[in-house]
Amino acid sequence: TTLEAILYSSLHPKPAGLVLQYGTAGFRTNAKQLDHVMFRMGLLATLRSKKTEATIGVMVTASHNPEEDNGVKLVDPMGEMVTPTWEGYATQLANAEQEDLLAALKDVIEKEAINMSQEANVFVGKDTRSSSASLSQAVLDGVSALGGHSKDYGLVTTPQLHYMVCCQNTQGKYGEATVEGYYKKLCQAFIHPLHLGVFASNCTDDQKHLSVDGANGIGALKVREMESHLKKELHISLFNDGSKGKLNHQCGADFVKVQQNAPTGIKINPGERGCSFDGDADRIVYYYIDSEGQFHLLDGDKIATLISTFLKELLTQAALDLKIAVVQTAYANGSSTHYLEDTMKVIVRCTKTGVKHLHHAAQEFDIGVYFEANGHGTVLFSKAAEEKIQQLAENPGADDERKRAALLLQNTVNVINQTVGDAISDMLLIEAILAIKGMTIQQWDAIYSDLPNRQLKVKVSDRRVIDTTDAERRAVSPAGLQEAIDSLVKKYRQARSFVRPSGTEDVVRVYAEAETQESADDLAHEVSLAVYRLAGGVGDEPKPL
Ligand code: G16
Repeated sequence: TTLEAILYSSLHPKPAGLVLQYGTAGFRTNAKQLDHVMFRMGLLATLRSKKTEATIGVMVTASHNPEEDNGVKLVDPMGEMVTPTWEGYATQLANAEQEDLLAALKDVIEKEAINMSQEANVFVGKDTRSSSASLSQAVLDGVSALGGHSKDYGLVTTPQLHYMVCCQNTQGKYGEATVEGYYKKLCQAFIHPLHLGVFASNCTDDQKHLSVDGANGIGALKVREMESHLKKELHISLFNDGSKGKLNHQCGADFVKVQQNAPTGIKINPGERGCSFDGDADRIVYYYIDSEGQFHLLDGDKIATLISTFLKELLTQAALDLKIAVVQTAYANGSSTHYLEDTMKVIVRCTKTGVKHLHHAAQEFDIGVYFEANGHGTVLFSKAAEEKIQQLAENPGADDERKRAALLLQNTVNVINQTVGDAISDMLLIEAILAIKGMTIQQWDAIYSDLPNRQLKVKVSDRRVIDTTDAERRAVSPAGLQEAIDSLVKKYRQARSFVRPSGTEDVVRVYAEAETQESADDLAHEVSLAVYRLAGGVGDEPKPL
């Protein structure tokens, strides 16, 4: 058959013996190893589309990884990450030797009882990496090999592609499936509160200024594209726009979060707000430098706190009885969890790293705010919650305060990209909240004080020797590692530490927090040493900071 002919052709062959794992957000490794994976993900997306009778998305990006890496993220019909069963199929297909590919494909078709005469539709997007052009072509080849239709969105952010998929599959109910439509929907929702007259009176032109570090990636291009839609209600100074610097190199959200330092290439006055996107613009962190030159990071935990405080106040004003929860991971700063639970009295859940896990947990509530500490997150509103908000906003009998709150909640629903964490959409929501509350970044920062913390990476020969439990907060293997961590943690006050294998880089991640920065640094170093010794460290032993 043609199918066999195509599959056995020399198009996008797999290097014999190469085995890749489906990681935290899909396959991710050096771009040179990914051609066959992309072709096969094109095949898989086509099958998934036939199965769901809906449009599926494939995004070519390695997000926060260095420029020479690449990767692929698969998007399910409502814009969410692909389900675990299909992650399994993705792994089977990606790793099948060339001569076994047809059998692997037939296996999926059989297991899922896929009707091969069903039409298929796949949306494809890519980031700005030099390897992304040919790799996204490989995806498109895969789609057409199985007779699927594809739409190539070209250069888009990951969350934009998720958005397009959701718009398409809701027949435009979520919005128009174009980049223009995306800017229009988000920017209108951003500007609307201003028309309602609810931006605080102290919101001056200075307050409307924001410095953005585009990580030399796709986010920078898209912020430029969006600017005219903002109608000068937000003045953006864009740095690291890709015109000279290298993608994610000493800049971007991951660099800023891990180094706890400002990105290179940004000019920012003391006290002013800045923010950094990552390489595919699905993460954002904020920061400022005080008059003493001290750097202050406002990460995903601070963002979740700001957003959930705002929403909770609106719910009270609207007298709407909706259950709100915040979903975090083990990386969440202990202070944030205490503040949310003890002071704000919201439900807090902890899941494993990876947006798919947080997203899932957040769906269980009327309003689920989920954020990883690294700045990846969004807000989910249940259908019932959206309906209640809309009814109130449209109720002519409701009093002014309730109505105003309902309208603001409605704008929040519209400005937030509910399909996945989105740096651009999160930025607009944060800017709107600060403007509405007349709040400075210092006041936001002062809501609670972070416990000093440190993140390190340790190279080991095979990071899979580390297995974790309890939402990655405890290691079950290798033997003795958790006991070692427990006894190290006991040496410090307010201390906590955990280790886990990264699902995007070939490293083990170490996290530690404690009462002082010195303690956090020492603890992180000692735990790194334990990992190095007990989990097969390679290269030089970790050195003290
Ligand atoms: C991806 C995931 C995130 C995760 C991050 C790091 O982010 O989408 O959920 O936090 O990787 O994962 P790990 O610690 O397993 O390497 P991105 O922005 O790189 O796609």
